[in-house]
Amino acid sequence: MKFILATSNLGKIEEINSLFSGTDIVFEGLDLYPDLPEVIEDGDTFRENAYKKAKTVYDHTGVPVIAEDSGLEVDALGGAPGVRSARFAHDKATDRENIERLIQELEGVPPEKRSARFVSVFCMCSDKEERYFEGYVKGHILGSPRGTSGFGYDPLFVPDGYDRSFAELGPDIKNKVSHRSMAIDKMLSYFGRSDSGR
Ligand code: ITT
Repeated sequence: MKFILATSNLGKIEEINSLFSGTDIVFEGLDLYPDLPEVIEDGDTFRENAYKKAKTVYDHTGVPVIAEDSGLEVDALGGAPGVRSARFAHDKATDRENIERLIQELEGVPPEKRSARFVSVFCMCSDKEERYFEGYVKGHILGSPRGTSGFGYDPLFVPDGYDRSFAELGPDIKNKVSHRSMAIDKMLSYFGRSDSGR
């Protein structure tokens, strides 16, 4: 089965490909479709943004599409950065700038109040349907970055049950417990496939 994977985030592409390895699902990248319109991610929810990304690409190509919107919800910040996670520091922010901003926002917040969760919402668009798959992972936010693996806020996020950040734990553990792997497990069960032995 072939889908366009409608994301330009290299960290996501790498994780999604590895989470689907061992299945018969094949992804084409957006690079094969250079003339697509830009999608403005201005929805109030992960679902709205995932839908916008998937539907725009599907309407222009007619090829089944999978898109994801994801982000980090920090309890002490009322759920921010949430849908603005990629643009927390400013519209063209790098991962490093977003991490710096989060560290500043949480300065002085004690360890027991630094709870957060990652959210992942996939939207699949085809001629038959639009369908959503969601996943979450709870944890807490460190005061300074640790580790080099992964992308985004991984160096600041320690998942519950561990004492190291996602960036220290590396892809094998992240892919077992992450928001993205939870959502993809649901997608694979929907397709009637067991996961790839993670
Ligand atoms: P696309 O829209 O092209 O998919 P994007 O980076 O803009 O790429 P999102 O709008 O979904 O993707 O933003 C998600 C942001 O949330 C991402 O840039 C990270 O900052 C953060 N994030 C999501 N999942 C993450 C993860 O597994 N580890 C670390 N940070 C993550």
